[in-house]
Amino acid sequence: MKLYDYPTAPNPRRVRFFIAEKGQTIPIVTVDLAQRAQFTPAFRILNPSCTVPVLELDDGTAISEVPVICRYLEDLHPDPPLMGDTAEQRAIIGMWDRRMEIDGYLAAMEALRNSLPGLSGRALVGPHGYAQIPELAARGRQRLADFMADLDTRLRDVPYVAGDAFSIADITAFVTLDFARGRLKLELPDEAAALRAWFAHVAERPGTQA
Ligand SMILES: N[C@@H](CCC(=O)N[C@@H](CS)C(=O)NCC(=O)O)C(=O)O
Repeated sequence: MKLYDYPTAPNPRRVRFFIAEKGQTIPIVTVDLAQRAQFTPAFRILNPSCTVPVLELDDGTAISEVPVICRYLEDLHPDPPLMGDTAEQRAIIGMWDRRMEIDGYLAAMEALRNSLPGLSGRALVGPHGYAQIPELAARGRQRLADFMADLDTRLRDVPYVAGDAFSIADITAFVTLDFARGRLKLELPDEAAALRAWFAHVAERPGTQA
């Protein structure tokens, strides 16, 4: 098995964090996004969406899309469970992870990809070029501010995003917020005490360094 990765890209980081939490090691192949290696014919065969991460199995089967890669790895290595170990827990964690991705991660991408000069003409990932829309960058920043406020409210009641246990939803939220701080200069608000405490707590996990 191999993981196609790019060190500074947030989606592969979600998978590396997940793998580390499982105590697993998977060999890495770097796809140099800065050199547009995701658009080469060889990589397009692996993933026609031209994105990383991709998990390639020993028989050549290629799996892309972060939640699906994680689902596969969870099935192979159920302990510790990061996606729930009962039907109800799987549903609850899946719901929260999807909220983190839609309301947080995709908002961050909307803000970044519609503003970064280096992504001009590439406002959405993939083989088709799309123009940037500056209004979407502003909207993405607003959505992220709302996301932080909503997540702070949630974390006043529970220690982790999906409830009592650390899960994939914490990974998605943490990587999103760390990316927002680093690349969009959007800090966690001072008044979001529960969110700040949760962030500091999750930051202590070794998986954040993977
Ligand atoms: N829906 C995909 C999104 C993957 C994605 O957007 N990956 C980014 C890196 S974070 C990428 O490959 N970007 C290539 C590009 O910008 O052309 C997933 O869940 O894996």
